[in-house]
Amino acid sequence: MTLKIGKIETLLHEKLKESGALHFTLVDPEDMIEDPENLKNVIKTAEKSGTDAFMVGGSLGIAHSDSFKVMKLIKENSSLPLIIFPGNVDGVLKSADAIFFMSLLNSRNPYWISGAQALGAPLIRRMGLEAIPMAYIIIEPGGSVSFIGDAKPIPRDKPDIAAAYALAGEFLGMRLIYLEAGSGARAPVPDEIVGMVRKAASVPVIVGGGIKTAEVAAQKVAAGASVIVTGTLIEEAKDLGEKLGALIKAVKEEGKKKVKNE
Ligand code: 1GP
Repeated sequence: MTLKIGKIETLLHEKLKESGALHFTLVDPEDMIEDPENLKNVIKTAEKSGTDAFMVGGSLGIAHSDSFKVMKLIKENSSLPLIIFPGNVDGVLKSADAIFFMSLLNSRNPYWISGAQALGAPLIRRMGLEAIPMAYIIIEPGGSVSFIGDAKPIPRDKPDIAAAYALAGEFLGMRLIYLEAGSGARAPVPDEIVGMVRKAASVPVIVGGGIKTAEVAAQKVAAGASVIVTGTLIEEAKDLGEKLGALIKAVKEEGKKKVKNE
């Protein structure tokens, strides 16, 4: 039996090889469903600005029907990959291209480590969704997802603990590591943590939470991030094209340096 890596994961690896770093736009249905016209513009602006994929999900106040509408709008207005970033089992929907099959490794509650996954797995199989195994690790402050996911957030000055969790994720067979500071976090994942995780693990490292500027995004890529995720930025829509454009450009420029040095 050979390991089957799906279309979207393969595409992301190819893009990563080519550009050194990627940017994903996270759409939280709770915050974006109220104004579909605005969401349409946001989707188009993000694609025009060079984002590489859309993620849909959130941890609180998400109705199944809202996620469905948001995904439909993304599919109608963009040709980029659409990946589910599930906050719970009800995040599993057929309309996406793939799902991050994530385990919150530093949760205290087995539900978020393997329980929700067992409930969701048969649905994913039945829907024919591509599952991309991912280690989800929450770093302080952690925000809502830390509280809801019953996490023991990793202290910001303990990169070695983050690296140990990341390595554990890789040894468990996960093909992505997501370092999460929490949506809207007052401070993003520290560079030292990104750097040490990068050194410990060989799979791509995704970094999200509290990243809003080109400088910070570039810094995270320089520290070792392969993918930068921004969500809150699109909700504060003023000058979005300019802000997102600059941030994605910075990610790509920093990524290019990596490609050159390899
Ligand atoms: C949240 O990491 C993502 O799960 C994105 O965070 O909303 O702060 O960009 P922001």
